[in-house]
Amino acid sequence: MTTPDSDKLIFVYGTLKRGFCLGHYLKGQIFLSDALSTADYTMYDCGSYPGLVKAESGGVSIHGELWRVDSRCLKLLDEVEGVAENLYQRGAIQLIQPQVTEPVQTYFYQESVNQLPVVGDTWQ
Ligand code: PCA
Repeated sequence: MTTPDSDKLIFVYGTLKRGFCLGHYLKGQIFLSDALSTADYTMYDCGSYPGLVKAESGGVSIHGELWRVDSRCLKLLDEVEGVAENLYQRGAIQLIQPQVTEPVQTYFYQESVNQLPVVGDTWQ
């Protein structure tokens, strides 16, 4: 089966994961596998959700999930994640697992992380 060009691979690491409060927004999309980023990121605790940023130093590998989503879902996810309000921006992330040749995107946190606790490698 071929997939439309507009489909995208998305790495989710927080409330969009299966079983978490926004996980239902991925209903009907394709769960590919659990996934692990390269050790280049820091995840902060923003309260009831996490925020991922590219680390200046001391980055870790983040555990999340890899999904293939269609363009309609992606648009919805951008709304849910506050992209227009600049809470998150969608950008490329590097994975260790699984090894994929297509680009993978994730939601990077855009607000100040000063004072926010670091989560570690897994949001749970
Ligand atoms: N939702 C998105 C970004 C952070 C969050 O809580 C996710 O799960 O990847």
